[in-house]
Amino acid sequence: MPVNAGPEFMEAELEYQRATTPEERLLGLKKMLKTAPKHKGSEKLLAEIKKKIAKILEQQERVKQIAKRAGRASAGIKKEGAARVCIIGATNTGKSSLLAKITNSKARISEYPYTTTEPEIGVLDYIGIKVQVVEIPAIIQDFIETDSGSYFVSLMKESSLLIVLYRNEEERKLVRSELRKMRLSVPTIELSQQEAKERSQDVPWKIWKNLGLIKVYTKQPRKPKEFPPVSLGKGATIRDLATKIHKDFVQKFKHARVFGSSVKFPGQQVGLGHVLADDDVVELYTKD
Ligand SMILES: Nc1nc2c(ncn2[C@@H]2O[C@H](COP(=O)(O)OP(=O)(O)O)[C@@H](O)[C@H]2O)c(=O)[nH]1
Ligand SMILES: [Mg+2]
Repeated sequence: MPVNAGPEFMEAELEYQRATTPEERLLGLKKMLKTAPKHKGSEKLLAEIKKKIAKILEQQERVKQIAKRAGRASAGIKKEGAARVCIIGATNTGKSSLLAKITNSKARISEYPYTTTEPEIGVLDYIGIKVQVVEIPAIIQDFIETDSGSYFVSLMKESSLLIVLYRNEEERKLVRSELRKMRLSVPTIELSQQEAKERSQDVPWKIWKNLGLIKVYTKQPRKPKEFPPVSLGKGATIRDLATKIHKDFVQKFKHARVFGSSVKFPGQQVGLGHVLADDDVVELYTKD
C-alpha cells in the first residue's frame, strides 16, 4: 500500500484483486493508475501498474492474432459426410479408445500420454448417415498458443459438435477454461470416461441427437422406405430434400406424400414448402 493512497485507489485495487477475467483486471488496473497518488514515493507503484497493463494488452493481442490465424487456416482435413464432430479432452482420457469404438478408425490407443499428436479421423456410420469424427490431440493449459493450436482450433470451429472426455473434475475444468479462451460457438457435450466406456453403444445416438439434424427416408409408392436416409438441417422442407436428391427434382415436382410426425395423417399430400420432421418417410411425385 503506497503512502497517501486515497479511498478511490483502494477501491480500484480491490476491483483488480477480485477480477476474474483479463478484461476486468485491465479495467481495475486502469482505474488504479488514474487514482494512484502521483509523487516521488509512488513512482515504483505506477511503474508496476503500467507493466501489468502492458502484459495484459500484449496477451490480448496474442490471442487476437492466434484467433485470426485459426480462422484463416484452411484446415488440411476435408469436411466430409453430414457433419463433423471433434473428440477433445486432456491426455489419456480415452479419446482414441472412443474413436476406435464408434468409427472405422485405427487410431493408436496407448497408456503413454500425448500419443496422438496429429488429428485422427474416423467415420461414424449412423443408420447409413456418415459423420466425420476427429480426435484432437490432448488439450493442455494455453492450448491455443501451442505450435499447432490454432490449426486444431480451426478444425473444432468448423465442426458441429464437440465431445469432451474427462476422468475427473480437474480435467473437466481445464477443458472448459481452454474452450472459453477459444471463443467457439459449437455445441458441446461432456462425457466422463466411465460413461463413454460403459455406454459406448449409446454414444452414436447421443451424437446424432446433438447434431441438430434430421433424417428423412424416401420411398417409391407401394415399396418399403429406402436406405440410407437423407440428412437435413432442422426446419428443412420438401424443397430442401428434393434439391439434395437431384437438382432437377424441384422443376419437375408435382407433389409429395409424407408418412411421419410432420403430417396429420399417413400419406398426406404436401407441397415444396412443407417442413419435415425426423424419421419422416417421403414419396416424391414428378410431372413426367
Ligand atoms: N481405466 C480406464 N482406462 C481407459 C479407458 N479408456 C481408455 N483407457 C486407457 O487409457 C489409456 C489412454 O487411452 P487413449 O484412448 O489412448 O486416450 P487418449 O490419450 O485420450 O487418446 C489407454 O491405456 C487405455 O487403455 C477407460 O474407460 N477406463
Ligand atoms: Mg489419443
